[in-house]
Amino acid sequence: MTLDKTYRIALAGNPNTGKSTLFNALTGLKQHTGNWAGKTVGMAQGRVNYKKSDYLLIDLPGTYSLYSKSTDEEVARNYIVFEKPHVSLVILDATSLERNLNLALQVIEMTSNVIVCVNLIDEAKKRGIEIDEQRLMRELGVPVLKISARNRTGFTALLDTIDRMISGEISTSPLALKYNNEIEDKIKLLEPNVKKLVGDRFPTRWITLRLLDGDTSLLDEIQKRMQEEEEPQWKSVVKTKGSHLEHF
Ligand SMILES: Nc1nc2c(ncn2[C@@H]2O[C@H](COP(=O)(O)OP(=O)(O)O)[C@@H](O)[C@H]2O)c(=O)[nH]1
Ligand SMILES: [Mg+2]
Repeated sequence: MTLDKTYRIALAGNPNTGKSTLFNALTGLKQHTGNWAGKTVGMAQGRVNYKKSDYLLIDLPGTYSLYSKSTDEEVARNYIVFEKPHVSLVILDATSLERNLNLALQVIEMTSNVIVCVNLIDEAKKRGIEIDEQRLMRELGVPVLKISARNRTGFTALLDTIDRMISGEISTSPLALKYNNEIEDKIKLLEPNVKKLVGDRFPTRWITLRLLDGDTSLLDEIQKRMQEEEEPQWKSVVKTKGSHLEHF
C-alpha cells in the first residue's frame, strides 16, 4: 500500500485525561520520544496508518490552559498556533467535563481544525454521568466523540472523523467566544493592526486577546517565527547574487 501523505495530529488535554493511553493505543510500537527543541519538556511522536493516510501523532504536554504561564503551556500553545497541525484533538475527561471544557474552548479559539474526544466514557457511565455529545457538538461547532482509550472504544469513529476533516468533508464552525463590550471594543481597534503584522498566518483574534492580556512573550515568539520564515528566502536570494555574499 502506498500512503498519500503524512498528516500531523496534535493531542492536547489536561493532565490525566488519558492522552498517553490514547496515544499508545493508536501508535503501538511506532513511537519516538525525545525532548522539544531547546526545552527539557518530553515529547512523544508516533505513527498510525488509516486508509491511505499516515498520521503522525504528537502527544503535547498536559496542561490546564494554553497561555504563557509555564514551559509546558508554551510548548503546547506554540505547537498548535505556529506549527499548525492538520488536526488538534482535545482529550477531555468525561467525569470532570466542566473543568476540562476550559481547555477545549481555548484550543477552539486558536484553530478551527479541532476534534473533541470525551474520554473515560466507561468511567462516566459507571458513575451515571450522561454526556450529550450532539449538544456539545452544536455548542462548540466542532466534532465531539465519545471514546474510552483504555477499552479502545470509539477509535474507528475517531480515525474516520480525522480522515474526513483532513479531506475537507467536515467543515467546522468553531464557537467564537464573545467577551464584554469593553474587551470587544478593544479587539475591534487592535485586531486590524495584528492582521497587518501577521496576515493570515496566525489566528489574529486569538493573538489580539493575548496582547490585551499583556502576554509579551507571545510577541517575542511571533517575531522569532516570522524571522525564521523569512530567513530561508533571504538566504537563497543572497546566494544567487554572487559568491562574495556567501559569508552571510
Ligand atoms: N477508566 C478509564 N481510565 C482511563 C481511560 N483512559 C485513560 N485512563 C486512565 O487514566 C489515567 C491517566 O491516563 P494517561 O494516559 O496517563 O493520561 P495523560 O496524563 O493525559 O497522558 C491512567 O490511570 C489511565 O489508565 C479510559 O478510557 N477509561
Ligand atoms: Mg501523558
